[in-house]
Amino acid sequence: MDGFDSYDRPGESQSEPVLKIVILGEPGVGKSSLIQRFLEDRFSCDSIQTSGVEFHRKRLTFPGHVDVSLHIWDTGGSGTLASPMLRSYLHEAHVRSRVCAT
Ligand SMILES: Nc1nc2c(ncn2[C@@H]2O[C@H](COP(=O)(O)OP(=O)(O)O)[C@@H](O)[C@H]2O)c(=O)[nH]1
Ligand SMILES: [Mg+2]
Repeated sequence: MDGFDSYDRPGESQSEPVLKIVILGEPGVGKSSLIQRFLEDRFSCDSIQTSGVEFHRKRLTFPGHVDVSLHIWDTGGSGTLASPMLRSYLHEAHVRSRVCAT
């Protein structure tokens, strides 16, 4: 897959494409719950507020037996954006998604 990085981690193919995703939005809008639903297909009412940034990983297989490793960064409060680490990750992310409450 052009445009994706390959992932160099034990147990995963070095040629496996990596899709980097950062989830942004105000605290309490449901970012972590959305990610939990996607990763584990479950919802818990007693979720703990994210402090800083949490990293998740999920492997998906697309048609044609193409494995893609999703790297999902779940961000906490607005102060998180001041983190140099997140800023550099935001810069290289393939997807930046903002969650809003309606
Ligand atoms: N009723 C309802 N509550 C939700 C939903 N999504 C998240 N919540 C609740 O809203 C609160 C904040 O959710 P959380 O995922 O921690 O938000 P985050 O701070 O953006 O990560 C938690 O108490 C969740 O249980 C939803 O779709 N429906
Ligand atoms: Mg959260």
